Amino acid sequence: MGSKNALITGITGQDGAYLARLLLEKGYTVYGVHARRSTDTLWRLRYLGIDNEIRLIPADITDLSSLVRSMEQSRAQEVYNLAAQSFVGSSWNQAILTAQVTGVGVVNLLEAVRIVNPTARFYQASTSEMFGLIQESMQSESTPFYPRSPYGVAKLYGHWIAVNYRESFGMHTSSGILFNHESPLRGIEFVTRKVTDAAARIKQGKQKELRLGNIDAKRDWGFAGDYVEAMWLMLQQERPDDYVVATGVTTTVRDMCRIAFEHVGLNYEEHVVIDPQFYRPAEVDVLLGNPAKAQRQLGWSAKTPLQTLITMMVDADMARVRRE
Ligand code: NAP
Ligand code: G4F
Repeated sequence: MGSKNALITGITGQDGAYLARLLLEKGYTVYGVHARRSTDTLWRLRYLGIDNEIRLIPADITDLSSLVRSMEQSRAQEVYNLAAQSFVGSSWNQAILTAQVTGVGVVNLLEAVRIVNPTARFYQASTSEMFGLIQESMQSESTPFYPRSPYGVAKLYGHWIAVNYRESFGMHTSSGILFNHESPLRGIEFVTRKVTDAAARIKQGKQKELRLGNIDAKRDWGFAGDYVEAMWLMLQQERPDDYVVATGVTTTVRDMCRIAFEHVGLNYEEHVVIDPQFYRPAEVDVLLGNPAKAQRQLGWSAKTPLQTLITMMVDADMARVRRE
């Protein structure tokens, strides 16, 4: 195990940071595709105390030649494609960018793998957003897709091109159809972190209200730290395949708010203001995943209940806000 090399795109994101830590713990040499930005993007790797252990390669998922060099330099046997414009809300304002990064980016990386080392195992970060307007009350690997956002449409391309390279070229490509997963490292634009950060700020007198959109939407939320284990397990299987990764429990945004605010002794109803600017042009009303296949074939199941997850996030935000 000790001699494996892994390449992670999206290493500066929530999942990239947790996956990098997991692979380091398993003895991998971890390389990360690092897209140039004018702001600091390494804060998550620092938060986990692993920033000095990662070998960063300057590259971009939209730039094939930089991905070829990343494959050559890393000599990776396992490639995890987590890079994306991942915020659904922004995808209507930046539909073409989302298509290029979240959709075409996948085939760029698959091509780089095919050119440099076609035997490398490949993980694609697929998403429950592909189910969108759900066609079955509980979504599994066989549920038909019906994406509802430019993000969901781009991810659907990424999903099918990964399947296609498996079937066309015999490549070891697996997709994890992951339902929402959160953590203290979640971006502030996503609803859980927006809520836990606001609960902390309101509690400490630094914010008065929290403006939200559709709080009747339901999501199947798990902990990112649990979900990266499923990614790794997929690439340890003899045969590549696709897996739903979820908790099997769905909860409204409203109830998630209640949990967060109650944890600091507040009533969310006194602070949440509904603001139509956060409504989406087309909403995914409810998601609920069936993780039976991942449980059966990977031996994976979600370990962290929503209450534990949200209180962990509120505690982290309370500490952050106190330090400010
Ligand atoms: P995230 O925190 O938004 O991270 C996205 C990563 O992609 C960041 O490292 C970002 O780099 C990188 N990236 C963006 N544009 C890039 C480009 N042009 N070239 C190279 N890298 C680029 O997302 P996450 O929550 O960790 O999710 C990881 C993956 O899983 C994503 O593909 C997401 O769509 C998918 N997914 C997430 C969930 C979830 O609930 N979290 C569920 C299903 C699927 P910068 O830091 O430099 O911007
Ligand atoms: O936290 P969200 O922005 O996550 P969303 O749209 O479900 O997408 C996340 O999960 C997907 C997996 O299903 C990933 F593929 C994707 O990359 C991302 O990680 O919104 C969750 C729900 C939505 O229904 C949204 O309309 O919360 C609702 N919501 C209500 N008020 C809000 C807000 N969402 C955000 N971000 N901000 C609000 O003020």
